[in-house]
Amino acid sequence: MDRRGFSRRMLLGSAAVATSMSLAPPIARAAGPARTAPAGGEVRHLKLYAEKLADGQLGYGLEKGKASIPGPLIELNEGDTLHIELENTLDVAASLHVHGLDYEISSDGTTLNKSAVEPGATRVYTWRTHAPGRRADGTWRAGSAGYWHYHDHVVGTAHGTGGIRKGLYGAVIVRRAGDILPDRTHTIVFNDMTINNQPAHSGPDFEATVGDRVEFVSITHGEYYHTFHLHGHRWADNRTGLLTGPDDPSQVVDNKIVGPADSFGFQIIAGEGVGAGAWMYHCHVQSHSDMGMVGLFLVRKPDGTIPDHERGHPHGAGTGAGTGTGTGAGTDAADGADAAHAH
Ligand SMILES: [Cu+2]
Repeated sequence: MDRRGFSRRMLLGSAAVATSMSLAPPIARAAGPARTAPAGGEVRHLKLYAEKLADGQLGYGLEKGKASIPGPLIELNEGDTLHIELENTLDVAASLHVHGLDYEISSDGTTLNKSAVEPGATRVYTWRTHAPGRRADGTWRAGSAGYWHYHDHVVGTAHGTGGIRKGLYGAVIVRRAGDILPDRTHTIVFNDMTINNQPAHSGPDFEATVGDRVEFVSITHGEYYHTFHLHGHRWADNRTGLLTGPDDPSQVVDNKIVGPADSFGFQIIAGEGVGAGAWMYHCHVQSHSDMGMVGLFLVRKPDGTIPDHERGHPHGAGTGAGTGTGTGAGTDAADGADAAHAH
């Protein structure tokens, strides 16, 4: 795609055309039409490992020794079935429990339903998805498409409280045929007072170049409510985060209240109408942002520079606030986990 041409046009446009730019639907990229999701219906296979990380936290990974927090992003299309095998390398039982998808009780991932994985053992969970359609009684059945998530439901308590707290969670995206595909996806998890279990005031930061179509998945876990806020960019408060046209009544927002186990997602064009910069994202509960629930969306110019940004910017630390419940050193999850390549 000719991303560079688009970026140049945006930068030259500056404030004078900002209004008309913002009226253009996201698909109006100079590079041509956006890529879209195909119809589903495939049977996919994936293996995950539950592991202890060097700092004592826990993570899911696609290979032994490669666990991350959050775990791998899992992407499916409506109609797909995923057989996902979990190998538990921990010294305690663990599991996979998914939100939003279809699964039989044997794939519940709970001790109640005897679907945990003992230490050293493996288990295959089956997640199914479906397209929307009409039931026999004439009522409408929603499809599976959405921004969902998976997590442990066994470690620590029968609700997985210890596993989630230590990092056993990840994002699941189910796309509908025709959904616009992003250039890349980042997962941001507000977990207690951390972001992706990283220490306070230390990100994670995400990078893009002006004009990139970037998708964010926001998930919340733990004990608190939060508000997710991104500077300089907005999204539609609906299934995809994108408006379907000029008459789409969805509210456009740049801030959203979230509570434990909530998830949503959206796509933005990096720097659209506003240009490059170190754009903050943070929890907007003031004491939470002061305690370090903040990271940076680093949007570069095509030449790779970021205006007015010094390397190692301290994310606004130094207000004298505490560090919350920040847990140990982070993993290299700053760029999100690798996407899962189911086959
Ligand atoms: Cu918060």
